[in-house]
Amino acid sequence: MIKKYIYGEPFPTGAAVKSIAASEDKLPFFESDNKGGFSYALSENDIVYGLGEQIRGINKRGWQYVSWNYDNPNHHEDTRSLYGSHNFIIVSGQQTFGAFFDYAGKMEFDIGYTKRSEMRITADKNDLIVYIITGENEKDIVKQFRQLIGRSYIPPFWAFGYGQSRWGYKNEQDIRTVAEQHKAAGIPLDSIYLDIDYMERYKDFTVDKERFPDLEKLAADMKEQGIHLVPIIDAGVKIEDGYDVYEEGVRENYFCKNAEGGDFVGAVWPGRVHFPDFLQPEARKWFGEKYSVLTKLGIEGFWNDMNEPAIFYTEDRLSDTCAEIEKLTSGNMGINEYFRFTGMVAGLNGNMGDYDKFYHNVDGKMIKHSEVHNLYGMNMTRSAFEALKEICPEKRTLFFSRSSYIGAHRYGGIWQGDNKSWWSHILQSMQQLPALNMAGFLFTGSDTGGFGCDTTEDLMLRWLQYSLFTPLFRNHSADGTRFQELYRFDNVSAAAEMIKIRYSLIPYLYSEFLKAALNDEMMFKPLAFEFPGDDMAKQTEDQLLLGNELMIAPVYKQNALGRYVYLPEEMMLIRMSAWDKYETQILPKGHHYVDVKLDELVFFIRSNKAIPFGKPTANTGEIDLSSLEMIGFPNSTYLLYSDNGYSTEPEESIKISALSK
Ligand code: MIG
Repeated sequence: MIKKYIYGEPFPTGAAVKSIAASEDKLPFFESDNKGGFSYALSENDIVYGLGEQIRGINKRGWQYVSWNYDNPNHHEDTRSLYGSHNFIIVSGQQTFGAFFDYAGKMEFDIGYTKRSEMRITADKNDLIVYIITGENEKDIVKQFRQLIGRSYIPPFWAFGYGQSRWGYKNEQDIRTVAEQHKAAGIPLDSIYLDIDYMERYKDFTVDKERFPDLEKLAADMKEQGIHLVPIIDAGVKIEDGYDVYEEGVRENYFCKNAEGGDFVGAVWPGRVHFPDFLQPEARKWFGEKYSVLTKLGIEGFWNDMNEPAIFYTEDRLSDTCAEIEKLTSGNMGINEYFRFTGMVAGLNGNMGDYDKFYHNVDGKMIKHSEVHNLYGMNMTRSAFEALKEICPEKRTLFFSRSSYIGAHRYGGIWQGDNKSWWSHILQSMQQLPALNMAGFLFTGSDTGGFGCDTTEDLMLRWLQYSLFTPLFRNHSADGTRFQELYRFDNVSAAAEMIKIRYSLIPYLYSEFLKAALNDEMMFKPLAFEFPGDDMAKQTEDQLLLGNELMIAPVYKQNALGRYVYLPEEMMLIRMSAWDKYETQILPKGHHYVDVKLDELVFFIRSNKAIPFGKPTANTGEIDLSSLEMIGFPNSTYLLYSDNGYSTEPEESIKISALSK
C-alpha cells in the first residue's frame, strides 16, 4: 500500500506517474518536525537499502548522504553526493517499509552518521511529498514503488553489445582504427562512442568538418560492420555569434536567466555557455528536435553529459576570485593566504553559490535553480526522448544520461559517472546496482576499466568479469590516461574471450532485462531480497543475484586468485576459461573459497535453474536464438523473453519461449 503525505507547497517533480490522493492521517514510522526534517529510530539490526547512485555499501547505514546532483570525478568513501539523486529507501528489520522523499532541491540522509541509532532525513525546505510504502517484503515494496514511477526505459537490442569509448578519439581515422583493431583481435563490438572532440568547438549538434569530413558516410560504413556511433551531447550551449542553437535560444528565451533577467552565463568545455531551461516544455521540445541533426546522419544513440549541470566557473565568481587573488599575492604570501588562494581556485568548480544565481521560467514564475537542481539532467534526457519519439517513431533510440532524478528511468538509462581505474570502484559500481534498480534504472553500468587514472591489464580483466553482466557494457577512459582498448593488452585473447562470453549471455541478459522492465522488478538484487531469513545473506555486500537464475561474485582485489563466496543455497559453480570451455561443480549452501584465475570467469546458477547460452557473434545483429543451449541444473525450465529489439511498443513484439534442460 502506498500513502502520500504532502508538506507545504512541493514543486511538481514529475517523478510519480500514478496519482494518489493525499492521506489525512499522521505520517507513520517517522517523526516530522514540520520544517523538512524526519527522524526514525534505527534498531540494532535494521538495514537501510536504496539511494540509487550513492557511494558506500548496499546497506547504507553509517554515513551521511546528500542529494545534490554533482560532478565528482574524484569520488571515494568520503564523498556525499554523486551525479544522480534518488531519494528512495527501504528500511528492513524491526519494521519494513519503503519511503520516497519527492523533493527537487537539496536533501540530507543522515543514516546513523550523527547518531548510530538514528536516521534523520532533512529537506532544505518543508515543501515536499513523502510516500510511504508497505508490503509483503522488500521485493513487493519495490514493485509498488516502480508502479508509482512508471515503466523503465528499454533500449534497442544492440545497446546490449560491447561498446568502446574514449575521451580523446580525435578524428575519423581514430574511429576506423578502433573498429579495425577489434575486428583483427576477434573482439565483438556493437558501438563506438564519440566524445566531445567530434563537435566543432564543443558546440552541440555540430560536427567538426576537418576531423570528421563526412560523418554520414562514417556512420554508414560502421553500420555495415554492425557498429553504431554514439555521440555525446553536453548541457551547455556555446555563446557564439552565428551559431543557430545559441541564437534561437536567446531569441526565444529558452535559456536559464540571471537575477537581472539576462541569459545566465557559465563556463564549461565550450567556454562561455548558456544553459537550456529544460523545465520549460517549449525549450525541451526545441532542444530535443535538434537531435535530428545527427539522426539524419544515421545516428541512433546518444549520451547526455554535464547535465547536473556541471559548471567549471561563472564569470562573476571568477572576477571576484581574481580580484581577491591580486590582493593576496600583492604582498609576501603567508601560509594562510596561500591556502585561501588554493581554496578559492579549487572552489570555482561546481560552487554551490553559483546554483543560486540562475532561474527557470516555470509557467511565467521565476524559480531559483537551487530549488529544483536535481531535476535538470532528467529533463534534458526527457527532452531528447520525447523528441526522438516523434523523429524516429518506428524504433528505439539509445539514450543514457549522467545526471538523473527519480523518474528519469522512463526516458533513458544512466551510466554511473566518472569513476577511476581503482579496484575499489569495481565494488562501488556493484553496490550501486541494486539501489539503482530499485529506482527503476535498469539500463546502467560503469566505465569499464575505469575512467580517470591509469588502468592495468589485471584490473581490466577483473572489471570485464564483472561488467560483462551489466546491461550497459562500455569501456571508457579519460583523455591523458593510459590507453585501455582491449587490443592494447598482452593477453588480448583472455579479454576477447570475456567479450565473447558476454555475447553468449546476451539472450539471457536481455530476457531478464525485459522481465524486470515489463514487470517492474529488479534485475540485480541483494541476496537478502531472495533469502530474507538468512543472516549471512543480509551481510553480503559483494555478491548480487542477477535475474532469477544467477549469482555473481566477482574478484575485485588486485593479485587475488580467488575469493570467499557465500552460497545462500546449493548452487552450481560455472567456471569458464573460454566461451566454449567450461566446468561445472555443485556446491552446498555455506562459505567457500573459490579459485578464480585472472583469465577465468566464475559465476553461479541457483538451485534447480538453468540459463540459455548462445554462440558469440561479431555483433548483436548476428545473434541467433535458435542455437541456444542450456547450462545449469537438469530438468529445469527457463522462460526466454525476446522481441524484435527495436519496437517502441515492446509488449507488442515480445515472444516468450520455454526452454528446458
Ligand atoms: O569534464 O566529455 O563524464 O565520460 O568523457 C569532463 C569528456 C567531461 C565527463 C564525462 C566523461 C567524458 C568527459 N566529460
